[in-house]
Amino acid sequence: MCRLRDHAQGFRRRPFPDLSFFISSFRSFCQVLLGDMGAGKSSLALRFVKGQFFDYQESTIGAAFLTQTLAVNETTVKFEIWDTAGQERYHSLAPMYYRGAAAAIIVYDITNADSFGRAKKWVQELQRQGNPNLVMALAGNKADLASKKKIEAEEGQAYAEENGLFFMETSAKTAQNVNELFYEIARKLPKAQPAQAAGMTLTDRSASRLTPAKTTCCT
Ligand SMILES: Nc1nc2c(ncn2[C@@H]2O[C@H](COP(=O)(O)OP(=O)(O)OP(=O)(O)O)[C@@H](O)[C@H]2O)c(=O)[nH]1
Ligand SMILES: [Mg+2]
Repeated sequence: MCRLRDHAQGFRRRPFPDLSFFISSFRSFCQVLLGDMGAGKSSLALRFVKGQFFDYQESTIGAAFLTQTLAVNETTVKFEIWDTAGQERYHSLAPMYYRGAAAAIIVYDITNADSFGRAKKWVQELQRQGNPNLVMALAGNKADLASKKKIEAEEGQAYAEENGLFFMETSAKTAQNVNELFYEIARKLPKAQPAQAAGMTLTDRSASRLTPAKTTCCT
């Protein structure tokens, strides 16, 4: 599903007249969302890609695929996102999605201590079996439900620091920190996975930072 690769492509020589002002590199990365069922993986993906949120989001069957593009400094980063199913019966499918992924967001629900425990198990599994350059983020989701909070941000932060992840509390419902989470991954990705074959492509600088992209398969 995810293959390690770089999709830099296009104009390898600077065209004439000099359009370098409009030229930046283009990178495409496979990313996976993992976490307990109901933690809010699909809701985060949907918020990021389509700006939508549903109070009654259906539980994911197997996995869902979405794409989104971000402009980060001189680089256009296309995320190919695998939103996996948190139900235990789908656990054995997960390696198909995280193997070869460049980034992983491990999501837990701040109102559910079990989901935090489950997130830790995912981190351990990725440390053992994931891509060694994997950029990992820990998202404490449902931050809007502060009155029902079971896991304090300090606990999530401390665990993330101990394990080399970066941490954010998010809310797919209010959009708190959702774009920030993906943007931070995009910023870290080119450093963690330097381009093997640098290429160039034209991008539209007038486009907004979050450009809706069509859904395609990244296999
Ligand atoms: N209040 C609140 N509810 C949320 C938030 N994110 C998700 N939800 C709700 O939590 C429920 C589960 O969300 P999903 O996005 O389906 O969770 P999931 O992790 O994709 O679950 P699986 O697909 O079963 O693994 C849904 O009813 C969402 O509306 C959030 O940030 N705040
Ligand atoms: Mg889901």
